[in-house]
Amino acid sequence: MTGIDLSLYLILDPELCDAFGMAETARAAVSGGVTAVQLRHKTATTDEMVAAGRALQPALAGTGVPLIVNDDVDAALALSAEGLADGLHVGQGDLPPAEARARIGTEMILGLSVETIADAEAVDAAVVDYVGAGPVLATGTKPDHKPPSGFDGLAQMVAASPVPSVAIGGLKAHHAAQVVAAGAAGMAVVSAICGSDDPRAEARHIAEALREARS
Ligand code: TZP
Ligand code: MG
Repeated sequence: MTGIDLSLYLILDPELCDAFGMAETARAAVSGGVTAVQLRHKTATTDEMVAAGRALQPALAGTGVPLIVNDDVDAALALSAEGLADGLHVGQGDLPPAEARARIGTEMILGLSVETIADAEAVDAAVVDYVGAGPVLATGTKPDHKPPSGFDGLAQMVAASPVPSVAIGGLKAHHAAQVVAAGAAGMAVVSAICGSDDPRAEARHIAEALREARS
Protein backbone atom coordinates (compact mmCIF):
# COMPACT_ATOMS: atom_id res chain seq x y z
CA MET A 1 0.00 0.00 0.00
CA THR A 2 1.05 3.52 -0.71
CA GLY A 3 1.16 6.68 1.37
CA ILE A 4 -1.13 9.51 0.38
CA ASP A 5 -0.94 13.21 1.25
CA LEU A 6 -4.44 13.91 2.53
CA SER A 7 -3.83 17.61 3.35
CA LEU A 8 -6.24 19.04 0.81
CA TYR A 9 -8.34 16.40 -0.86
CA LEU A 10 -10.56 17.57 -3.72
CA ILE A 11 -13.58 15.48 -4.67
CA LEU A 12 -14.72 16.16 -8.21
CA ASP A 13 -18.46 16.03 -8.79
CA PRO A 14 -19.46 16.66 -12.42
CA GLU A 15 -22.56 18.65 -11.51
CA LEU A 16 -20.88 20.87 -8.94
CA CYS A 17 -17.88 21.34 -11.25
CA ASP A 18 -20.16 22.43 -14.04
CA ALA A 19 -18.79 25.98 -14.22
CA PHE A 20 -15.29 24.98 -15.44
CA GLY A 21 -15.65 21.22 -15.93
CA MET A 22 -13.83 18.58 -13.89
CA ALA A 23 -10.51 18.68 -15.76
CA GLU A 24 -10.08 22.45 -15.61
CA THR A 25 -11.24 22.54 -11.99
CA ALA A 26 -8.69 19.84 -11.14
CA ARG A 27 -5.88 21.60 -13.01
CA ALA A 28 -6.56 24.92 -11.32
CA ALA A 29 -7.04 23.37 -7.88
CA VAL A 30 -3.84 21.32 -8.10
CA SER A 31 -1.90 24.42 -9.06
CA GLY A 32 -3.40 26.03 -5.95
CA GLY A 33 -2.24 23.25 -3.63
CA VAL A 34 -4.67 20.32 -3.74
CA THR A 35 -2.77 17.14 -2.75
CA ALA A 36 -5.23 14.41 -3.76
CA VAL A 37 -8.15 14.19 -6.19
CA GLN A 38 -11.12 11.88 -6.14
CA LEU A 39 -13.46 11.29 -9.06
CA ARG A 40 -16.99 10.88 -7.70
CA HIS A 41 -19.83 10.41 -10.15
CA LYS A 42 -22.58 8.42 -8.54
CA THR A 43 -24.74 7.94 -11.66
CA ALA A 44 -21.98 7.18 -14.20
CA THR A 45 -21.49 3.82 -15.88
CA THR A 46 -18.04 2.26 -15.67
CA ASP A 47 -17.31 3.38 -19.24
CA GLU A 48 -18.29 6.93 -18.33
CA MET A 49 -16.09 6.81 -15.22
CA VAL A 50 -13.14 5.60 -17.29
CA ALA A 51 -13.73 8.36 -19.85
CA ALA A 52 -13.94 10.97 -17.08
CA GLY A 53 -10.73 9.63 -15.54
CA ARG A 54 -8.93 9.78 -18.88
CA ALA A 55 -10.07 13.37 -19.32
CA LEU A 56 -8.29 14.26 -16.06
CA GLN A 57 -4.92 13.06 -17.31
CA PRO A 58 -3.69 16.42 -18.64
CA ALA A 59 -4.56 18.03 -15.30
CA LEU A 60 -2.82 15.45 -13.14
CA ALA A 61 0.02 13.92 -15.19
CA GLY A 62 3.41 14.77 -13.76
CA THR A 63 1.96 16.52 -10.69
CA GLY A 64 2.39 13.59 -8.28
CA VAL A 65 -1.20 14.18 -7.13
CA PRO A 66 -2.97 10.82 -6.94
CA LEU A 67 -6.35 10.12 -8.55
CA ILE A 68 -8.74 8.08 -6.43
CA VAL A 69 -11.86 6.57 -8.05
CA ASN A 70 -15.06 6.54 -5.99
CA ASP A 71 -16.88 3.25 -5.62
CA ASP A 72 -16.36 1.76 -9.12
CA VAL A 73 -13.67 -0.90 -8.75
CA ASP A 74 -13.76 -1.83 -12.45
CA ALA A 75 -13.19 1.79 -13.46
CA ALA A 76 -10.40 2.11 -10.88
CA LEU A 77 -8.68 -1.01 -12.24
CA ALA A 78 -9.09 0.05 -15.88
CA LEU A 79 -7.67 3.51 -15.16
CA SER A 80 -4.88 2.08 -13.02
CA ALA A 81 -3.88 -0.23 -15.88
CA GLU A 82 -3.41 2.91 -18.00
CA GLY A 83 -1.40 4.55 -15.22
CA LEU A 84 -4.19 7.05 -14.64
CA ALA A 85 -5.60 6.06 -11.24
CA ASP A 86 -3.86 5.39 -7.96
CA GLY A 87 -6.67 4.24 -5.74
CA LEU A 88 -10.26 3.41 -4.91
CA HIS A 89 -12.56 4.93 -2.30
CA VAL A 90 -15.52 2.94 -0.96
CA GLY A 91 -18.38 3.88 1.33
CA GLN A 92 -19.97 1.84 4.09
CA GLY A 93 -22.63 0.54 1.70
CA ASP A 94 -20.23 -0.27 -1.14
CA LEU A 95 -18.00 -3.25 -1.78
CA PRO A 96 -16.62 -4.33 1.65
CA PRO A 97 -13.03 -3.09 2.11
CA ALA A 98 -11.50 -6.59 2.28
CA GLU A 99 -13.14 -7.50 -1.03
CA ALA A 100 -12.11 -4.18 -2.53
CA ARG A 101 -8.52 -4.78 -1.40
CA ALA A 102 -8.57 -8.28 -2.89
CA ARG A 103 -9.71 -6.81 -6.23
CA ILE A 104 -7.24 -3.90 -6.41
CA GLY A 105 -4.17 -5.65 -5.01
CA THR A 106 -1.63 -4.33 -2.56
CA GLU A 107 -0.23 -1.37 -4.53
CA MET A 108 -3.30 0.81 -4.97
CA ILE A 109 -4.58 3.16 -2.28
CA LEU A 110 -7.82 2.16 -0.58
CA GLY A 111 -9.96 4.75 1.22
CA LEU A 112 -13.10 4.08 3.26
CA SER A 113 -15.85 6.45 4.43
CA VAL A 114 -16.62 6.30 8.15
CA GLU A 115 -19.69 7.95 9.63
CA THR A 116 -19.55 6.77 13.26
CA ILE A 117 -17.02 5.89 15.94
CA ALA A 118 -17.98 2.23 15.51
CA ASP A 119 -17.18 2.47 11.78
CA ALA A 120 -13.78 3.95 12.62
CA GLU A 121 -13.01 1.29 15.25
CA ALA A 122 -13.84 -1.45 12.75
CA VAL A 123 -11.22 -0.27 10.23
CA ASP A 124 -8.51 -2.83 9.47
CA ALA A 125 -5.23 -0.98 8.95
CA ALA A 126 -3.92 -3.95 6.96
CA VAL A 127 -6.66 -3.33 4.39
CA VAL A 128 -7.51 0.38 4.39
CA ASP A 129 -4.99 3.24 3.86
CA TYR A 130 -7.10 6.19 5.03
CA VAL A 131 -10.62 7.06 6.10
CA GLY A 132 -12.87 9.90 5.07
CA ALA A 133 -14.63 10.89 8.32
CA GLY A 134 -17.94 12.73 8.26
CA PRO A 135 -20.09 14.41 7.40
CA VAL A 136 -18.65 16.81 9.96
CA LEU A 137 -21.24 19.47 9.07
CA ALA A 138 -24.53 19.27 7.21
CA THR A 139 -24.04 19.56 3.46
CA GLY A 140 -26.27 19.79 0.44
CA THR A 141 -23.67 17.94 -1.62
CA LYS A 142 -24.59 14.51 -0.23
CA PRO A 143 -28.35 14.07 -0.02
CA ASP A 144 -29.64 11.88 2.85
CA HIS A 145 -26.33 11.96 4.70
CA LYS A 146 -26.09 10.70 8.30
CA PRO A 147 -26.43 13.23 11.14
CA PRO A 148 -23.32 15.43 11.11
CA SER A 149 -20.61 14.53 13.65
CA GLY A 150 -19.49 18.06 14.50
CA PHE A 151 -15.83 18.64 15.34
CA ASP A 152 -15.98 16.74 18.65
CA GLY A 153 -17.42 13.75 16.83
CA LEU A 154 -14.73 14.13 14.19
CA ALA A 155 -12.03 14.05 16.89
CA GLN A 156 -13.56 10.85 18.28
CA MET A 157 -13.59 9.19 14.85
CA VAL A 158 -10.01 10.29 14.21
CA ALA A 159 -8.93 8.85 17.58
CA ALA A 160 -10.79 5.59 16.92
CA SER A 161 -9.35 5.06 13.44
CA PRO A 162 -6.09 3.11 13.12
CA VAL A 163 -5.31 4.92 9.84
CA PRO A 164 -5.09 8.65 8.94
CA SER A 165 -8.39 10.49 8.56
CA VAL A 166 -9.48 13.18 6.14
CA ALA A 167 -12.40 15.27 7.42
CA ILE A 168 -15.36 15.76 5.08
CA GLY A 169 -18.73 17.45 4.93
CA GLY A 170 -19.59 21.13 4.71
CA LEU A 171 -15.98 22.21 5.25
CA LYS A 172 -14.56 25.55 4.11
CA ALA A 173 -11.25 27.36 4.64
CA HIS A 174 -12.43 28.88 7.93
CA HIS A 175 -12.78 25.38 9.43
CA ALA A 176 -9.08 24.58 8.99
CA ALA A 177 -8.14 25.16 12.64
CA GLN A 178 -10.95 22.91 13.90
CA VAL A 179 -10.06 20.17 11.41
CA VAL A 180 -6.42 20.25 12.50
CA ALA A 181 -7.34 20.42 16.20
CA ALA A 182 -9.47 17.29 15.76
CA GLY A 183 -6.35 15.45 14.62
CA ALA A 184 -7.38 14.94 11.02
CA ALA A 185 -4.60 14.61 8.45
CA GLY A 186 -6.48 16.84 6.07
CA MET A 187 -9.69 18.29 4.71
CA ALA A 188 -11.79 16.92 1.85
CA VAL A 189 -14.02 19.31 -0.04
CA VAL A 190 -16.41 19.26 -2.95
CA SER A 191 -18.37 22.51 -3.09
CA ALA A 192 -15.74 24.76 -1.47
CA ILE A 193 -13.58 24.32 -4.57
CA CYS A 194 -15.93 22.96 -7.28
CA GLY A 195 -18.45 25.69 -6.50
CA SER A 196 -15.88 28.49 -6.37
CA ASP A 197 -15.57 31.01 -9.20
CA ASP A 198 -11.78 30.74 -8.77
CA PRO A 199 -10.83 27.14 -7.88
CA ARG A 200 -7.10 27.90 -7.86
CA ALA A 201 -7.43 30.83 -5.47
CA GLU A 202 -9.81 28.88 -3.25
CA ALA A 203 -7.46 25.87 -3.10
CA ARG A 204 -4.62 28.23 -2.19
CA HIS A 205 -6.73 29.86 0.49
CA ILE A 206 -7.66 26.50 2.10
CA ALA A 207 -4.12 25.10 1.81
CA GLU A 208 -2.74 28.22 3.49
CA ALA A 209 -5.35 28.08 6.25
CA LEU A 210 -4.42 24.43 6.90
CA ARG A 211 -0.70 25.26 6.96
CA GLU A 212 -1.31 28.09 9.37
CA ALA A 213 -3.43 25.88 11.60
CA ARG A 214 -0.65 23.29 11.76
CA SER A 215 2.11 25.76 12.58
N1 TZP B 1 -19.35 12.32 2.05
C1 TZP B 1 -19.69 12.83 3.23
S1 TZP B 1 -20.11 14.48 3.10
C2 TZP B 1 -19.79 14.46 1.43
C3 TZP B 1 -19.39 13.21 1.03
C4 TZP B 1 -19.03 12.83 -0.33
C5 TZP B 1 -19.95 15.66 0.56
C6 TZP B 1 -19.05 16.77 0.93
O1 TZP B 1 -19.24 17.84 0.06
P1 TZP B 1 -19.03 19.35 0.49
O2 TZP B 1 -19.56 20.14 -0.68
O3 TZP B 1 -17.57 19.56 0.68
O4 TZP B 1 -19.84 19.57 1.74
MG1 MG C 1 -20.92 4.52 -2.28
